[in-house]
Amino acid sequence: MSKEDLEDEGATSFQKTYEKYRRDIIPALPSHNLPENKEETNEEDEAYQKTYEKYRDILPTLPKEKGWLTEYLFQYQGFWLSPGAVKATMLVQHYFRAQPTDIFAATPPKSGTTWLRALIFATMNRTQFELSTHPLLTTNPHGCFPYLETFICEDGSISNLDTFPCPRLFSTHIPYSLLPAESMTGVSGCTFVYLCRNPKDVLVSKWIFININKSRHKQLPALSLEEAFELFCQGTSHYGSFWEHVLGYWKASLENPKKILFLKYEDLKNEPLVYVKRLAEFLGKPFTPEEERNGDVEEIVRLCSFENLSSLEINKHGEHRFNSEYVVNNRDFFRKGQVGDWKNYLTDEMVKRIDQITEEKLYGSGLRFGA
Ligand code: PAP
Repeated sequence: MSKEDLEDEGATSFQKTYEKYRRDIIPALPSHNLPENKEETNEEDEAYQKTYEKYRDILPTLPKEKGWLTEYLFQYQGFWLSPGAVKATMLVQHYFRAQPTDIFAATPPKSGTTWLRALIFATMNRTQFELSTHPLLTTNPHGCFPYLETFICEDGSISNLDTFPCPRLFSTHIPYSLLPAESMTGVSGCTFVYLCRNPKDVLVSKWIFININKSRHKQLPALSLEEAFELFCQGTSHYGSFWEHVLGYWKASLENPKKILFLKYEDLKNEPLVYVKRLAEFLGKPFTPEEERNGDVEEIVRLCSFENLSSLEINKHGEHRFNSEYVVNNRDFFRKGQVGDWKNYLTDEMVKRIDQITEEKLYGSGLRFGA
């Protein structure tokens, strides 16, 4: 059976998702070889097929719990993943060929992925693009570089990935401990910028995203805030538990600070200039004194701000296609973009419980979230 036959999510959606990336963005970047739709080798096809078969066999054996977007989440190697995320994670573990120069925007869902993507893209490519014609003015940040999980499932061609501009940029929600140790993590692994956020705001953002924006599968009944709260507290949320996700990257960042930059949404909101400069330095592209004098840091912060991005035509009316079934209106990536909106949704009792879990889970780690 060919890989195309094995795909369960539509063959053309990948092309649509990254059409702009291939057509407009890659050619403008240095050190690229334009990706062609290369013939894949039999070896690649076989490796993909083997992993896919393993996934198909393993899925029904995994513990499952009520899902948020999908009917169920499955527990795979200690984390709760949607079926698509189990498949993607297995493909990343057994099939993806990481390069040591790869840079990942890593996040728990609803922690500022859209923002971080924009900041990394704008910072890394600041000498390539004029502000007046910047790709972020006409492309949603999710289309500026690939989301590894979608990419590996939808396209499946690692030969295509090998031709992407170096350093390759990706985003991922995959927990650190689930990434392949020999090629992606550790001192000789890839570079990660991790962004996390207060769990109360994550929960509220996530619950509103799935319910109000109708992202939850249509045949499933609505998920109440109380149910979502219970699931989240038990750790049963996408790529969760949330706390284990955060702690995994946090501990790795302490062990390996040159490879993992650990950021918090609240800090980025408070002092965007400080953190964008730190981001640039970490990524090996520090702002020169002249760039600083010219106000280039401020320009990037402004370009990527919630106010600017959410007011653009593409983000008001466009859509992002994760796969043939899952399409998100770009406007749904931009809701309020504030710190502390949980105050408008959570009861005192909920706050007490989630704060207590956070305190217990993070105890002794040195990590804290603001209110
Ligand atoms: P994802 O997991 O679906 O990719 P993600 O981008 O991580 O979503 O999170 C969305 C949150 O980031 C939203 O938060 P809210 O629901 O509390 O409002 C969204 O508003 C916020 N967000 C998106 N872009 C920005 C930005 N440029 N600056 C600050 N916050 C942003």
